[in-house]
Amino acid sequence: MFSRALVRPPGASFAQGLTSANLGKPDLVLALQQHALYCAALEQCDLELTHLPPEPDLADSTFVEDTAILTACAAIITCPGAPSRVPEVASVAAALPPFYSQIYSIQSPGTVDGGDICQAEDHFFIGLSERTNAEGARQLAAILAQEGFTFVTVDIRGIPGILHLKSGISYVGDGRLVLIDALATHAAFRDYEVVHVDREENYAANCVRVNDQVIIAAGFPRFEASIRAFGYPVTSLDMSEFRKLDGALTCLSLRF
Ligand code: CIR
Repeated sequence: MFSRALVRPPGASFAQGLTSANLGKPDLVLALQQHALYCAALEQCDLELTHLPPEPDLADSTFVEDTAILTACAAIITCPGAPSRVPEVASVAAALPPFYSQIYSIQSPGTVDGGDICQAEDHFFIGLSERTNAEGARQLAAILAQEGFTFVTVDIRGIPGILHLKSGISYVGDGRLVLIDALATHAAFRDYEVVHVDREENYAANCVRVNDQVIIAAGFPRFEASIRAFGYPVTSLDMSEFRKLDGALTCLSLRF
């Protein structure tokens, strides 16, 4: 169960964010509207939100998920793999002490993006990617072990079309993992029930279970039908402007 989330709206330079998607420039006004609806959806899942002020000069700073990993007992401040995103960390780190007495940090040359880290109960999948390097994964694994969690690394370098591990996987609870085809046969996931994502709907693989609900991206009817078939109440949100910057649902909040 989550009770809180930390969010930050897109700032003035949002349209200059990093991207590999070929979907055009995002529209800031529309992104702000979509962000407001995202916040409202989290509140409908009974989360109390902490709103960080926008960072006008940090284009990717609305993607707060990449700056920290929040567990029930400890927070881990990351060291993002894209140099332009490193300054995002300070304000997130400053917001956490009221909620956490145990706060760790990943130290350079280790790099970790929160988008590469997927928690499934007491177990973590740590993606090795262009953003999360082996040294970052090693530091994170040591912290997680100290806190009593288990973990496995999953190398996603070479899997086309996914920036982060969680671009292709979500844990929706109840032993169920949403997985894109390229990850579905990986040994790390063999003990889970797989919720399949059709290749044309890969973007939908990033969804977020919040308490008893699942929030999904709008526009992926087959995936929506699969999730509904499990009986979860579903909220779907238009993510068009965040998708243009390789962003998806989980990226926009830190839930704890
Ligand atoms: C980036 O390239 O870092 C941002 N434009 C998108 C980050 C998305 N974050 C995430 O998937 N956790």
